[in-house]
Amino acid sequence: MEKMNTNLIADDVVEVFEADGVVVLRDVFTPWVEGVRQAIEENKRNPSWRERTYRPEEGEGCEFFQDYCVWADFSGYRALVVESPMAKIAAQLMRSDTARVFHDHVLVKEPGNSVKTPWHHDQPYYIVDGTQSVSFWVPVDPVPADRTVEYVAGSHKWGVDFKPTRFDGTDLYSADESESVPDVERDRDRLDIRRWATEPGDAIAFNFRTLHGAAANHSSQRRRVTSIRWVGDDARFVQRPGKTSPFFPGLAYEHGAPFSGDQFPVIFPKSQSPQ
Ligand SMILES: O=C(O)CCC(=O)C(=O)O
Repeated sequence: MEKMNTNLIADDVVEVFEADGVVVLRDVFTPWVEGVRQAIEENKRNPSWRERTYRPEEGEGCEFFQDYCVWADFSGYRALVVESPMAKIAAQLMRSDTARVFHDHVLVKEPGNSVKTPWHHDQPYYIVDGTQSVSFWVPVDPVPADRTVEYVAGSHKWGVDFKPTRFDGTDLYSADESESVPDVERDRDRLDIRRWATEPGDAIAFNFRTLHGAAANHSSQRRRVTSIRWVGDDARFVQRPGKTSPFFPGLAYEHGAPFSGDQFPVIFPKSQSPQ
């Protein structure tokens, strides 16, 4: 079995990730950027059945294209997941022996798109739960600070799973009594909000429980991103009171069972991977 290379990212980066639930990584995926750009164009022409695109009234070309679980279908995404050091970095950040890919979420805000990504955290949307989790938000365009994702540092430790809503504000689960996401905009001054301007090749790594939200794209530049989700050794299946996002129809599993399955392969260490 391949030994984990603990030098890929510095220990203090792991400590920041644990304390804040979010950390920026510079120039880690640069060789995979062009492949992801190509994959996004192919994906937009051939969306999956999970595609969810918001088309605001501004008209043609301003859409917020989203698709899910497509990393294995397009070679540029696949290379980022399987060939880049992402899995190894994920294991290191999660302090996990293994890194299993859960899914990818493609988020393309075209120029002039007016949709804000509302404040939310991802954990309650999912069929998997655990403490070891990380998403890599990987932009393939330069994203200045005024339209990047913002994160509430430390929110992954609040001990609350907030009610999941779709990005249009509707509830994901019909009978959900859980607490709503707090009004982060109102409380900005007392919260520790982090954001970074990013370049293609950079990534922002964040825990599934870290609250985050993003600005609209009122610029004339595209904002193309893929966000890749990973889980670690303690991942377990969880039943939810409705259709999760992403949704996995036909996937049978027991609540609390170890998370597994061919569509969620272990990528690190390599010897465990069916790839
Ligand atoms: O890119 C965005 O607008 C939001 C990203 C996000 O919510 C995520 O990666 O989980």
